[in-house]
Amino acid sequence: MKTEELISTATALMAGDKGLLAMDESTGTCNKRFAEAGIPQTVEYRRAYRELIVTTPNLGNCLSGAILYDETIYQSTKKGMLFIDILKKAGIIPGIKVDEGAVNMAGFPGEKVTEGLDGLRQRLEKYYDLGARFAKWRAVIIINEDTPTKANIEANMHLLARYAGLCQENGIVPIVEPEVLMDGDHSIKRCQKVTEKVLKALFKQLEKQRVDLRGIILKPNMVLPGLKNTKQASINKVAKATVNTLLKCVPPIVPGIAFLSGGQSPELATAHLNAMHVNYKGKLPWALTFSFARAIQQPAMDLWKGDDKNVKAAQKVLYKRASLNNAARRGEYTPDMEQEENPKLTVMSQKVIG
Ligand code: 5MM
Repeated sequence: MKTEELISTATALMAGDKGLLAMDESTGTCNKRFAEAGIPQTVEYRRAYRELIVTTPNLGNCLSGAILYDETIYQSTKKGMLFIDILKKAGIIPGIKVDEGAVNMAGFPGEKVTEGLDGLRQRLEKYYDLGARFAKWRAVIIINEDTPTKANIEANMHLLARYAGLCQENGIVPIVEPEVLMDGDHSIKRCQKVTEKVLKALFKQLEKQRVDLRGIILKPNMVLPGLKNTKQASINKVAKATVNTLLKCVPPIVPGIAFLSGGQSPELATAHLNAMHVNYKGKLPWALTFSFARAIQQPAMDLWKGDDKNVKAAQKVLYKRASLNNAARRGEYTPDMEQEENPKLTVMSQKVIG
């Protein structure tokens, strides 16, 4: 195993106050988001949108890594420069989503299991040659009256661990993403219990499959009440429930945790990350950052609307959202920064923030 390479990539991904941008929406998900924003759903619009993202000036100040999708990793700008090369030039490590989506789990109505292990070794070799140095696989856990079942959690965590082992064999850092969905009206307590069960099962499987925990990144959900629950939790309560759950389940040897946003508004996702840093300063054994998709991209996509004349404005908004998350990682975010045209950005430190 290429241990040193894995540790060095994981450390670089967690450096300073930076974080990750998930821009790995599969064609179906990207088209769904485009349809909601009134953007035509074609290959060319998807390419143009990804060009807007990767050519955002100074994005490398905010991001350590960006997660691409198979379609995107082969695409180029209109002028013919590969997106993956633009990212590398900006100092952003390219990553790739390698799961093939969540499908219904046989025998377990209402639950999903993620596919994608077949041929994964060969795909990883190819992605490594293209320049990807980390990968992502997402498992979906659904809270309902009778779910998640033990069998569903076990199946998904086993797959995540098998994927992680294959990535490490190929010098690629696996992002392991067990997402407990926000859909439903469950309480924050229920989310906490389920997340705890899932994370404990995950680390058990990672150990069984001999995955080196020094060379992985965990991408979990924050602990939140369901979107339909009328009793939403305060920012401090979410920070507390999330950090306590992670402290219980995630071994300190894991270098970093990068949250998904999961359907939270961009402002709330940033505020939650900030509260974790403010309230638990010096008490976190791993680096804690963001790996948001919607919570970084959505305002920019809404502004772009598929129109060339909006590209610059959309890039400005994208940059601002990413830099506000850097501020949150430093514990320096305040809601009034949302109104500022150019929120003050302090100098990036290369130190890993604990
Ligand atoms: C949970 O989704 C991941 C994080 O995105 P959010 O911050 O918006 O929650 C994200 O990386 C997701 O896995 C990708 O968008 C790909 O999703 P699909 O469903 O297309 O595989």
